[in-house]
Amino acid sequence: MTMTEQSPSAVDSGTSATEAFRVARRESTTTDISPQRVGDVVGSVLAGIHDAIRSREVTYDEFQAAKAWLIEVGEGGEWPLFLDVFVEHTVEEVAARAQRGTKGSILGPYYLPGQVRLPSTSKLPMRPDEKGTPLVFAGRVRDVDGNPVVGAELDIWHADDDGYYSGFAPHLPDGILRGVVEADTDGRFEIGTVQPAPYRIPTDGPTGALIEAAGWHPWRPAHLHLVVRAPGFRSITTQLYFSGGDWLDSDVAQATKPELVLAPQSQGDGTLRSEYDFVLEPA
Ligand code: MBD
Ligand code: FE
Repeated sequence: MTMTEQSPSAVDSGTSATEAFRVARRESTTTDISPQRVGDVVGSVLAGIHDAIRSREVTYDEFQAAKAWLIEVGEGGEWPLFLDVFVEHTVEEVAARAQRGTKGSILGPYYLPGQVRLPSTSKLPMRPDEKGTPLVFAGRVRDVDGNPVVGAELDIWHADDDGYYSGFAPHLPDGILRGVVEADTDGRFEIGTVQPAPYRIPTDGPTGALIEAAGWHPWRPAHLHLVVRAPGFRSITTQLYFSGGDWLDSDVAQATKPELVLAPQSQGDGTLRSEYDFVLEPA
């Protein structure tokens, strides 16, 4: 791929994602992990690596290639990208064992807190000439008994019609296709945006190089990201996909679930509308 304004480099998005992660981590409350737990988990991870080396008869040349690649992942700021694409789905799967309500999915590397707050019926911030099929995403937030949740908000972000995220692609204005929508007192919301494109992992960085070297593909199906939260309820981090879309059955990040696929209806005027209800469980 040639470098143009429309194709931000891997190092731009990687550096921004690493910085966004550091800020979020600084502002989060974390608990100490005991030496016992660190030893158990890291011991298992290393044992898995040792097994792979033995069973695949990994050579010195391959070991040194891996070391060079790991160094590049750090230098390119791609640890958030690599870990969220190849590891987070299993962390989410384990977390989901203890969760009811709407299914979750991975957060990914491109969440940004503190976006513009919007009333229940709103358009997300976008460029005046924003490309892509207009999409209205509407629904309700309810509790596990079906009652409307009061004070719910939908923190939503997604890629544009070229598959790029604001805040991580220098050619995009900050804050577009992101917002925190406040549902009304019946838990209803109606969000105007554009249909996102599938996301392709940057091919010019180390994660893309690995995918290419392994003969895999670098695509995620088109998706909306959401964190749905309300006072007294457990927040849900999830993603919604689009039926019939490319890569739905082969997401490189393995983060799709059948319950999370929208079937938007054509409105006859070139726009799409999709409804989805969220179910929150008590905190
Ligand atoms: C994405 O847009 C994404 O959602 C994830 C999980 C990883 C990389 C890019
Ligand atoms: Fe994404």
